Amino acid sequence: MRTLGHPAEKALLVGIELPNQQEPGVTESLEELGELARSAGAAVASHAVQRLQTPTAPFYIGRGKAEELSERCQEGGIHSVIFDDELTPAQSRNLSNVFSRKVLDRTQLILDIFAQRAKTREGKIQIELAQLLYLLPRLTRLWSHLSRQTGGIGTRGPGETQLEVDRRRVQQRIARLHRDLEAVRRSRAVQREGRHRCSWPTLCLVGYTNSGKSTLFNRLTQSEVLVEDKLFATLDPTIRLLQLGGKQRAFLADTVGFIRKLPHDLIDSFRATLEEVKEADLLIHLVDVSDPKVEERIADVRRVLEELDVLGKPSLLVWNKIDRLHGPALLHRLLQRYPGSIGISAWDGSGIEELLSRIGSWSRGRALLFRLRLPVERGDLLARLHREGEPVEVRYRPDGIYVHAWIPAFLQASLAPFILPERGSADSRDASGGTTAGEDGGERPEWAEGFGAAGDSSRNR
Ligand SMILES: Nc1nc2c(ncn2[C@@H]2O[C@H](COP(=O)(O)OP(=O)(O)OP(=O)(O)O)[C@@H](O)[C@H]2O)c(=O)[nH]1
Ligand SMILES: [Mg+2]
Repeated sequence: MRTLGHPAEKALLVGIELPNQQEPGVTESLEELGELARSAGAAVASHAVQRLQTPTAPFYIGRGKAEELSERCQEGGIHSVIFDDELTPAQSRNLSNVFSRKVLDRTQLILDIFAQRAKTREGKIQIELAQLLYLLPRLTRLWSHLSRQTGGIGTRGPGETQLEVDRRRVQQRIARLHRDLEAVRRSRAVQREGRHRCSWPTLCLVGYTNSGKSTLFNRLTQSEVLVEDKLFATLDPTIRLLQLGGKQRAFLADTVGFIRKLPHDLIDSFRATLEEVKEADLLIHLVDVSDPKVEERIADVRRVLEELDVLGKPSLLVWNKIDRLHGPALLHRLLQRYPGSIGISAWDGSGIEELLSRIGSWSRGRALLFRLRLPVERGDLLARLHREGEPVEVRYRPDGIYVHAWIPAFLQASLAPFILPERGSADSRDASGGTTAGEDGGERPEWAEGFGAAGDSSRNR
């Protein structure tokens, strides 16, 4: 289901300005709507702003204003009118009647972009579901073409109007898509399980759309996922193994970008995809530092993270596109304001080494130093320790292999039977029996300062 997309299609953008309106103002919001329209393939012909006390129930901008703008469309050869908010079903209907041309709202536009971008089966199911959830309350008799499209499959039951038939069909389709998505979720869970078994931590890139997540992903993993100067270039998550130096590795996930007013149905429908964010061990929050509203962007992303219930996860704030800055002042200010954050350019590579080393020390920080005695015949465990942990000392004795090693969190449970009680006082150990990184001669992990919870502003400010 596509609504826009012909390059020559000219659009008028319409927003309202209310008294005491909170940031962002209508101008900025319309600018972003313009970006969305361009990303959907339309050409923005002009903007209109209506100042109101409250949005009017039947026509959103008021009937008089709608009629005036309709004339403007006539004169300017404008094909579609895009409103900066989600319109109610009644408003859409009324405005379509006044304008006699395509009337869209912000939600539909975002859905439209997603529909254009969806390539995989999973992406297509999720977007169709979001579109149908949007459509369902808006079904009227005008939508009877739906039944023609689906061509007499479930014929009308006794006493059912066409509208009821349409609704029933849409509901059936929604139920079907929910079932399909359940299958997708299960298979993603199995893949995740596989990753957990090989046990490297998973890092997930999150951030506002267009902040450069895929560019960074490609640079770090030598991949070639699609990068575009368009909103929502990425829809489906991609996951690759990342080398962190030494023996450290991590899975890195690139995923869909966020945006202010991300439609609810979309978040709901994309839960399967967004589970990669939920299951991640560390969120790398990428911010486009050349965006004049960096701090609002951070807040917008945090709102979505909150909705996904992942604000408590460890996160690393990364300022991207520093190559675009004129002088060091802004970055300097941001680094002070958000301690532990770092500046990079995914495009020219500056700061990447430091980013990798920060991720590496976070990953080591999850490891604990243990003394173990492995049975002599368990060379496989020793091999695994060499592969996934960091042995400090290994001694072969008749009664076993004695190992002193950093053991990552994921390996601790399987090695638990072989862990020796720590010498010295109980104070040198944490609750799980290991010595925390930073003690016992190990370096103090930087993560102790550099990583806050995703929403922990007290830490980041
Ligand atoms: N100058 C500069 N441009 C960058 C940098 N990183 C990314 N870009 C550009 O920013 C645009 C968006 O990059 P993407 O990597 O597609 O951004 P994204 O966050 O994956 O975007 P979505 O998938 O749409 O959410 C592209 O035009 C990139 O070339 C950077 O460090 N410096
Ligand atoms: Mg992307």
